[in-house]
Amino acid sequence: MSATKRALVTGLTGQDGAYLAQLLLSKGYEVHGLVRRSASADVIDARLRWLGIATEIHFHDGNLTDLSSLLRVMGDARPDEVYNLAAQSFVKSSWQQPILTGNVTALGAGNMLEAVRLAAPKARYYQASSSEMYGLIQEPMQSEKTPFYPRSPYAVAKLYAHWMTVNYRESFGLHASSGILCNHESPLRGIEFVTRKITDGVARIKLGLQEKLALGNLDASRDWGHARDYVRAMWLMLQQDKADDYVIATGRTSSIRDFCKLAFGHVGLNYENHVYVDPRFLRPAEVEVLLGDPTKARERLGWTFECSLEQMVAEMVDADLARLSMK
Ligand code: NDP
Ligand code: GDR
Repeated sequence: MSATKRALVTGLTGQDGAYLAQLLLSKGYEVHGLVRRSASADVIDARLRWLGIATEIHFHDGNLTDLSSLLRVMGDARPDEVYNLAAQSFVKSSWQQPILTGNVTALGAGNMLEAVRLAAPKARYYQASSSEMYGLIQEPMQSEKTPFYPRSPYAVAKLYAHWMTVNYRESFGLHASSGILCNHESPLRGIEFVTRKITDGVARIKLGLQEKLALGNLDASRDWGHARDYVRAMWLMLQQDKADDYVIATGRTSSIRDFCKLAFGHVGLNYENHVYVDPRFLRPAEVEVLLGDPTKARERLGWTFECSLEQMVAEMVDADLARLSMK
């Protein structure tokens, strides 16, 4: 292993990829990122620029669906650690694009594992698994031992990727770990996800740019943490002698309604005067509640979250207010 550790991150242009790259750079890593070709190349690194790290990354052109590109990138980047964060990650879209979601989120992870096995077998591998795999929950609090029951094409695809990670660990001895992460948010969250949609809506309403905010199921509950805390857990998993699977969560669940109360309340507004339910945002099959049990991560990784839900909501609303005020 070279003196400077080299990490390859897929999904680098997404929320988690950006925070993970920032963390790895702060630890002295050489950070390589897989980036897919885009007609909007001038904005694709927006999150990395927001964090001020875009120029510090080594970019590699490739796509999770193209195994030959992954093999080439493994050879070029020669990573000590590989973080597979790339996915079609929006659950709602997975009903509209189920096959693409399977190709990218499921088979794409299979391609990554094959590329690691063939071209970088000594590298440690992280798979971005998801609490969505618990879906129709089989236990009130979900741990590594809770049975899965996926409720969307996205969750079904993630389940394939998860079990392939476990299987490659057991079959080929790869140092492959799977992080079963509950929802995590930040000012860099995509605007289509409910938390960012709410904080952006709150900022627009506060600034007089709009009056109402249309949402779907307000009674669904999620265990929400901050992405900055959660990427630290990913890194910790790859520092262990033995690869394993870990649930990363806060152990507290709150409804979309609760999130609205906090976000609107942060700027002195009452959500009931602005939020309405639009059936367009309901899902064919809903995950009603998720609540993760982070005991194993706390005991084995020494991981705990630092940012509370209240702090995170305030940070997100303030960031959206600042963003919109600059325009
Ligand atoms: P984002 O949607 O913000 O980012 C997804 C990333 O995947 C983007 O960089 C995107 O690139 C890239 N990508 C999509 N398709 C391809 C492809 N075919 N080839 C290469 N890259 C591709 O996701 P998050 O950062 O929120 O999540 C990171 C990972 O963690 C995802 O796998 C997600 O499913 C999983 N996860 C997320 C949780 C969360 O709460 N955020 C919780 C549990 C799991 P581009 O910029 O070009 O679109
Ligand atoms: P999720 O996140 O599906 O949990 O997946 P999302 O924020 O999209 O939905 C959370 C819950 O909010 C309800 N909801 C709405 N959702 C959206 N997007 N828009 C709305 O207007 C709205 N109104 C109510 C949803 O029905 C749902 O119950 C995220 C992604 O990051 C996945 O990639 C990741 O695996 C999981 O979190 C853990």
